[in-house]
Amino acid sequence: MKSLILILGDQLSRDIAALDGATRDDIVLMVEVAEETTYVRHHKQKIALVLSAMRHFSEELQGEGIDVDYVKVDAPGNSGSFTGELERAIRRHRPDRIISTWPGEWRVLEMMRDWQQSFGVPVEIREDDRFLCSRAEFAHWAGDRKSLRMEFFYREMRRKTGLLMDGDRRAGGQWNFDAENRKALPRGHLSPQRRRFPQDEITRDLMALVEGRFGDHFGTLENFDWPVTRRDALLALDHFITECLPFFGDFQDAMQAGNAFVYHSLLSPALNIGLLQPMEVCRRAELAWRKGQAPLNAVEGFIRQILGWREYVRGLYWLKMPGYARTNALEAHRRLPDFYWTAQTNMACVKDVITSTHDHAYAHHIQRLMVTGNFALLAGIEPAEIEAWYLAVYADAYDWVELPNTHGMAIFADGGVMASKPYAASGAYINRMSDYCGSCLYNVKARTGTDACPFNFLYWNFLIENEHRLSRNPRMAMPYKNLARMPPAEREKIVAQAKSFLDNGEPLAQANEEKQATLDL
Ligand code: FAD
Ligand code: DLZ
Ligand code: SF4
Repeated sequence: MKSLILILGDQLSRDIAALDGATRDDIVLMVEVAEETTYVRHHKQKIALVLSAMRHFSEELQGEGIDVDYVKVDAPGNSGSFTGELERAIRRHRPDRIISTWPGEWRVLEMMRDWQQSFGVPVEIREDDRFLCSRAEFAHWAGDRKSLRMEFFYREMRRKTGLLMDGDRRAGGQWNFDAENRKALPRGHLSPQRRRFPQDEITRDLMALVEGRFGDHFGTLENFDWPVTRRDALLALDHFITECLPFFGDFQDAMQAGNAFVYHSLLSPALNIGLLQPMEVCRRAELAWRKGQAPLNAVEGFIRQILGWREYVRGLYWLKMPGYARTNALEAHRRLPDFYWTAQTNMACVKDVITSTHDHAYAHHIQRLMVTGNFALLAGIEPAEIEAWYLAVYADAYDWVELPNTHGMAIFADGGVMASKPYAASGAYINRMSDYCGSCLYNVKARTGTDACPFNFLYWNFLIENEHRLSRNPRMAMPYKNLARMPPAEREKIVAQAKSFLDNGEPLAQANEEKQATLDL
């Protein structure tokens, strides 16, 4: 029996389910297609990363003697879509069946579901067993629980995998060391440099192709430094474990102007395309703790991100799609401001995060959640608009992981399926966790007035606008108690300033010229 085995750009693992039991009669199909590069206009680095990793992976398979039919994006006759390329490949190879692995996006699953009928060839879609919790297991865990909190899921995953367990006891006597993981960076603190990966000919060719074909997409290729092979991804993992993991916990939430990397692993792009497996990454981190090379708060904090959050958002995505993406619990309908693309804003925190996003296709979790995500939440940006932005601009973005993080965690559009309350915060949070505010034209201490930090009046305006939806949430009791104490005149000022800001854009820096002059000195 001859099988045509389809491997997608985020399925670049030698042990991907579709390859199980492959024989010499089978053909692996990999296709570079225009539709995948433009259904959202991905950051240039993401396109270069995925296509370069695909080409390297195909070479690796061919090196093992596997027959790979690889269609490049500029190959003559390339139809530009998965369905079109599969149809052409079926004509070339006349297979008895198609084998693929469960994709990372609902959009692609819908295409796959049509293939058997359209082509008259049996199509087998295998479970993606690179994840540590299958869709069925997650659905079983969710059952008819009222609340699907990550923390309880994570405990189950610790028990199931034995990670950070001593027999049936949790390592260190606690499930979670988050309380120790909220330190700001000391002023002028230097974290390690990012691990660099010299580009080979395949990557250089692709960078030229991306510049030529997708030159008008967001971002720059100048700082392209992502691992594109498993070998390099393992080096990136080594670098993280030795240089960054020991401090990962302490500074996990810290933000520093001009340095988005801090002590983060930068492993999500490699994990999400399959160059690394979640279990091997978790085991390496656990080993570092067991050997005394990293403290437990760091290792537990890191493992929780992968074993907990990563698996949880994937489970939630497949449990709730397609309806999940359509909810808009806070009835948010504003357009995405242009500065998300241009970084032209006087808000120093937002400018820094968007600049890093542009330069590196990267920002760390708290930057995504508490700066750009928090702004979108407070400003009431239409979910689909901000979601398309997150999906386009990060090297690690795929719908299964981007959507729950944005829709559920950052903007509360799911009405509380994922988070027990919105992650809404005023400028005080950003000030506590970063060094941004000292160099900002706005005054983080001011709630209203020309130089008031927009996160302040937008935060209070958010509470006011959503009072009927959120004030009964017990976790919002404190902010609403504070709001109740606010004099009506102050409320009115806040609402007026928020309205003016949201309708007319930022007040020009004019009123702040004096402060700018001081900062320039
Ligand atoms: P580290 O901080 O080093 O964390 C280690 C690993 O844990 C990451 O590589 C990642 O695999 C995993 N992880 C951490 N947090 C999460 C999380 N909340 N959900 C899933 N996995 C997590 N992550 C993506 O991989 N793709 C996305 O498209 C994406 N979009 C996001 C959008 C928003 C609005 C927010 C708030 C978060 C998003 N995240 C996304 C989660 C998180 O921000 C990134 O995984 C992380 O910043 C990647 O950088 P890192 O590898 O240095 O992570
Ligand atoms: C992200 C991406 C890009 C830019 N290009 C391709 C491609 O040309 N061929 C391919 O197989 N995959 C690509 N990908 C990854 C897919 O978008 C991803 O596999 C699906 O969205 C399913 O998660
Ligand atoms: Fe951001 Fe406000 Fe601080 Fe400026 S003052 S950096 S806008 S939080």
